[in-house]
Amino acid sequence: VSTDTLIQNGLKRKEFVPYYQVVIDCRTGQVVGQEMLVRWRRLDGVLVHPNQFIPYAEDSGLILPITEHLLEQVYLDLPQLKGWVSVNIIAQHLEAGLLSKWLLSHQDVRVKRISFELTERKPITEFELALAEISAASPLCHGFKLDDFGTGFGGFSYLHQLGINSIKIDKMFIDTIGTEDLKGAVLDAIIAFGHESNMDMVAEGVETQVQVDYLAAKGVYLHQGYFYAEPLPLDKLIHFYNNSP
Ligand code: G
Ligand code: G
Ligand code: MN
Ligand code: NA
Repeated sequence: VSTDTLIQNGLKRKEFVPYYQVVIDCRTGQVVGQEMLVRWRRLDGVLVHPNQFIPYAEDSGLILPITEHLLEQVYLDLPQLKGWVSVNIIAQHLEAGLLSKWLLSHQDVRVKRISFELTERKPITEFELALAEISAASPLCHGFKLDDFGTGFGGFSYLHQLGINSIKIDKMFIDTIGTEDLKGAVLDAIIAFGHESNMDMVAEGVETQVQVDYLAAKGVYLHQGYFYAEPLPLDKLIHFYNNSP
């Protein structure tokens, strides 16, 4: 059986479920939002990690119906979520115009709390289409973030041309804090750029108190990572809320 057929069967059985990883304001310890990260929870009980199927789903285009299915679930979960929730997308979503279409068919204040994380790891091929979709979808939702910032294609020019004012600083750079890694200089440059350009910044993959303190001293207050919580299913997320400030 092909991977595509397996993914299609998983979709029919609604086996793709949202997990949520909180984003914390380190000054208050409060949850400001969360990133939705898909998990494939098969009926036989096996939990499949996204790295094992997202690349296939992206190549085959099945990522489009998977994301739509996930958006429907996020929409239902939203009354129980704190702050915003961001959903990972790739350029294909923009080029197909699917986000604004979905947002327009869900005219509810809830969807104003959904944002989208566009990865920098893959290039945008249809730039004009992508720009048009970002412009159409932005007023209907919580906006766009450039994900994996510093690792990929777009960099500063994407932010400028696409009108995105929010970045997620990749874990690769957070990992350099407290080490002799030369990429530490890149982290400082990204943070300085973020402040100068009035970007909202989220630091990803925060795992240690040393990283928390370093980022806070540099004025980067929104953190995501195992130091706070791993991606959690909704019931565990609510348990986390109940035990946080
Ligand atoms: O959750 P985490 O470790 O397990 O995710 C692994 C990778 O899969 C990350 O790069 C993440 O961006 C990607 N990913 C997780 N959920 C989604 C999703 O719903 N859509 C897309 N396109 N990528 C996702
Ligand atoms: O969308 P993106 O590629 O940024 O996905 C974030 C990925 O990072 C997910 O796979 C998520 O599970 C993972 N992740 C989140 N926090 C941490 C962390 O503190 N350490 C590590 N190693 N991975 C993390
Ligand atoms: Mn992401
Ligand atoms: Na990221």
